[in-house]
Amino acid sequence: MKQDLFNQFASRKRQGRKSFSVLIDPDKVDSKSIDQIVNLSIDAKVDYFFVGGSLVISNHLDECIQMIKSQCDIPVVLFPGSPSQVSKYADALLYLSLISGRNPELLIGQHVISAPFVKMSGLEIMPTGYIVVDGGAPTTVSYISNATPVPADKNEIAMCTAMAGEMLGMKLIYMDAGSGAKRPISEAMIQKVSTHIECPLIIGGGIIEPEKAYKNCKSGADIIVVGNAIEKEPSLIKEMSAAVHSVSVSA
Ligand code: 1GP
Repeated sequence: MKQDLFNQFASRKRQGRKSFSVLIDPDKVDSKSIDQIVNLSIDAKVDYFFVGGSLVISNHLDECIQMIKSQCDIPVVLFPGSPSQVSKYADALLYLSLISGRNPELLIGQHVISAPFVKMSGLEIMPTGYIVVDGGAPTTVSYISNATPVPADKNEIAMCTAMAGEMLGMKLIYMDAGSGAKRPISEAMIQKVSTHIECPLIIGGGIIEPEKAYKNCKSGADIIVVGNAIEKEPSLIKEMSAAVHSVSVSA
């Protein structure tokens, strides 16, 4: 199995280098906005594009990724909200198991159904323990997953969930307050989780200020994902990326 991008994530973590990822929801972009986001991302030295959404209504996932790929070398990682969101044009796929929930379909059921198709895609598969944290209001992911998120102040639950995920073999942990969350994940929770796992920790959901991205990295996040805020204000890409990259282990 390919591990190029995972090796890159892991080596960046070892070096204390933080990464910034722009989330693109194919439903919310057109060719003009993709152009704009890609150009701003190249200038801002964005590390990755995550592409996907809890609900992808349109069917231009392939087209969207091809458009990104034709303009830059920034790796594209699929962040699928459903098994149908697989595109051979991406570089890798976050193979998400919703370990914070108790919905067997999202823990293993959909994976069983989509396994042959996912394997055939030839994509790098990144086994990811996905932990949804209460973001202060129901989000698409909390509704669609039909699973209770981790309460925002229960740091120990998040910590034990991440530890269990890692010991079960997950290569990445993604903690998400959900797209457009009112309240992003607290630094205390990020710190608690990051000090108890060794694998790269991805944090997203409701991050709208560069200062918050910076604090998350200082608390132990390795990759920061921002979607909504950038859709509203693409120029934020520059500040967000600079804030994330300004954090290093020795800082
Ligand atoms: C959502 O983590 C991502 O799954 C990003 O969230 O759109 O709120 O930035 P936002």
